[in-house]
Amino acid sequence: MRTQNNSPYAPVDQTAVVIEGLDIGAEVAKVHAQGYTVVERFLTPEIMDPIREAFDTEVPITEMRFLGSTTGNTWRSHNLLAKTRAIDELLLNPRLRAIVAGVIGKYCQINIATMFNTLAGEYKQDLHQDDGLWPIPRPHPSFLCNLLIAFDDFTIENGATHVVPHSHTWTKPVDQNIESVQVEMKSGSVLFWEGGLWHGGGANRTTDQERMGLFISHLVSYLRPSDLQLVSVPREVVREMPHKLQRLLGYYPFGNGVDGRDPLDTLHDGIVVHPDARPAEHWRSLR
Ligand SMILES: O=C(O)CCC(=O)C(=O)O
Ligand SMILES: [Fe+2]
Repeated sequence: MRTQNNSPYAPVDQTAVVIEGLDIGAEVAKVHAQGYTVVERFLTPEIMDPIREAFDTEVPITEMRFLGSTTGNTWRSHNLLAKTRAIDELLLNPRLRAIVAGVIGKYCQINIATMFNTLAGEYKQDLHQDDGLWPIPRPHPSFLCNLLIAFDDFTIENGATHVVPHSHTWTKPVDQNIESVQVEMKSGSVLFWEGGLWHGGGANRTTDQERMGLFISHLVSYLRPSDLQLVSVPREVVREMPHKLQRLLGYYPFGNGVDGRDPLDTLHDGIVVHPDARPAEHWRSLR
């Protein structure tokens, strides 16, 4: 559902925009129309291999037991930007940025960046809407755009994600037994979806296969994110990041900002009280 106004926060019209051979407008149109799209061969092994290496070696993980899974057979590592620099460049990928901007606008932030690994024997996740965290009545304009990059091949057997096409526009909860489509995709492909789409991870019915993916959720800049990058990524680390990535962590001017200043300025000079601020007696003496 599009925001029907000329607000700078509105989704960007990506009609006829092509980046590196990918028709961005067509992919965005699919997300708006059916709630999701799959882009095949989105990432090359050269980009993915170092990220996989980081997931296997340097990134600490936890067993997550929620959203219907209590088995401990799902490994996750949330809050990736506080743990590794391995995905920084990917977050700025022009095709990725353009699709997200087409769905929820260009002023957005990382809501969640997590590695998912669904191990053999994991149950099917409950169908759910990722934007259900925010108590905003439906229908509402799109404010969340998520993507899941397949590191392993996603197959019916190892639990490829279930989606319920078009359900992002529905206002009532779905029956958990509703017919769904399992999105099979090869390693390097990516599934983008609108936050209101009913979906869930599938059962991993294999005895020995992992299903690893990288999940990146984007939220409009004016709502509070689920993972708090502003708190979790140390300021000295953020200071060294490219400007666009700093914004993606949530360093946006908004409302009063930091004593009227852009939070990015405070990141660089450390001043959180406006430099011109003086006690009342100073201003009285000038009147
Ligand atoms: O495992 C998947 O394919 C999807 C997981 C998911 O939707 C979630 O954890 O919110
Ligand atoms: Fe989900």
